[in-house]
Amino acid sequence: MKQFEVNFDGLVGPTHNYAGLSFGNVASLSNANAKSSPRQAAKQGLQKMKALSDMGMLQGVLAPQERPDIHTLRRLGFTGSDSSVLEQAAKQAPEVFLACCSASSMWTANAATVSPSADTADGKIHFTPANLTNKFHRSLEPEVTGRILQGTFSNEKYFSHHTHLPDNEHFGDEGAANHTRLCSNYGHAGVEIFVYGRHAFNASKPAPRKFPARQTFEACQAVARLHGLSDENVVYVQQNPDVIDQGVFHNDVISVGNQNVLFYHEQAFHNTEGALSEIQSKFGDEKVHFVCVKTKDVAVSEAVKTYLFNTQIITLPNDDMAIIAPSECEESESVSQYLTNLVNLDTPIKQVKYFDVKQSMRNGGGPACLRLRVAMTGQELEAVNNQTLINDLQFTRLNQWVDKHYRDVLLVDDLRDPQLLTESRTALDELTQLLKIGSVYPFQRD
Ligand code: SUG
Repeated sequence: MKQFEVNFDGLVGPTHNYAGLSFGNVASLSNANAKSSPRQAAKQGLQKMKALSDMGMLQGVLAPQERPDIHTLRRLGFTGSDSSVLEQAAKQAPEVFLACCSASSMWTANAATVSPSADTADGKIHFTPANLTNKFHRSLEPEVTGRILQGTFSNEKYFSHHTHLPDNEHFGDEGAANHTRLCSNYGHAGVEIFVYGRHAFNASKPAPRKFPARQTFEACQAVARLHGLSDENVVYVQQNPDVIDQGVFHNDVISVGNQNVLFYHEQAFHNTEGALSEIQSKFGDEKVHFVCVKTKDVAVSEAVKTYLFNTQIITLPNDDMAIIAPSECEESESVSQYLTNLVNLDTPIKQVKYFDVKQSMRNGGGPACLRLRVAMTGQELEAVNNQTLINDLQFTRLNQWVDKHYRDVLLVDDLRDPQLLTESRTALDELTQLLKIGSVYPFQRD
């Protein structure tokens, strides 16, 4: 039976902007109020999708969310017509208003945690949307994310969808950004590695002091339970609290895995030795390639700046692995040198490919943030809504759709423009037809 890993990238939404919303995320804060280009952002994302598809990879797309989020603004007491809700909110509660305008759902590594059927008790692929409780703007995503996932993976025979965890910081869950799966083959049972930043119910355990730990141990356990994972296939690893305090707000900013490779920074984890030995023993007889980057080669600050670990490691059709890196890695002397050496070492990683995703990077989102990985069998792939899979035709349609609806330049001040709301809704309504995902947005359901 054939098995695949499909990357589902988030399509950047029409309100993509820089509002400085993510305390603990260095890029988000330092680019606050900068001018954005939603059109360029969406096109950079689509180019990456197309390039991976051209490499022979299976590539999917997940729809963005409806923003500005009028539905939430109404819940928060703003009334009247949609324009008057926008106007009042922008004037009376500008921070709340900006949070309700973020296009942050583009980072689909935070959309959900996914466990492939080979790992789960009932043999289905399980999805739990991330509740993203730590940031208000992101906590608005899970409900619609759940609907988008159901519109993409709708066949109940193969796919099981859970409700996001309780909306409370005790169960703070950031989805696949804090979850990596190693396996000898995508269709075989693997080791699911859940990385957390703190224990929510035990204050005596180590935790960062400066920046928040978004993911809790208890959230990881809950997702593993929901997905019916066996203890034999799960490893819980604590992220090093010191690197969270240096701007590593998700584990995928400091480590990434694929099949039998774990690529990580020497400071990534709290108890590295214990974690690696548990991973190896649960992985079985085959040796895991633990590729460790030393601080002397790449400092944590350089990793955060360039997103060396927010790279995608993919297995090409010829079984070599390639690293999909942001162009910031190429621009850094130490990181590009590291990557040039890496492909000549004795690991399965044989190529590096650089991509310009600068519009996303300025908000702290690299290539790996932009995608949700779903490992599946041929039969499961057949059951996916095929309009959400990228081929030449769908790529062309989506590019044209972006050209038709997206603004080239957006300033934070433009977000209050009622015309932008109309443009976004018109675009999204058309998109739900292009992708055939049904009426997932509040404005389509009211
Ligand atoms: O949650 N940035 C996102 C970036 C998410 C990156 N995802 C992964 N590492 N998987 C975040 O901090 C910034 C929005 C703003 O400031 O306008 C933002 O939400």
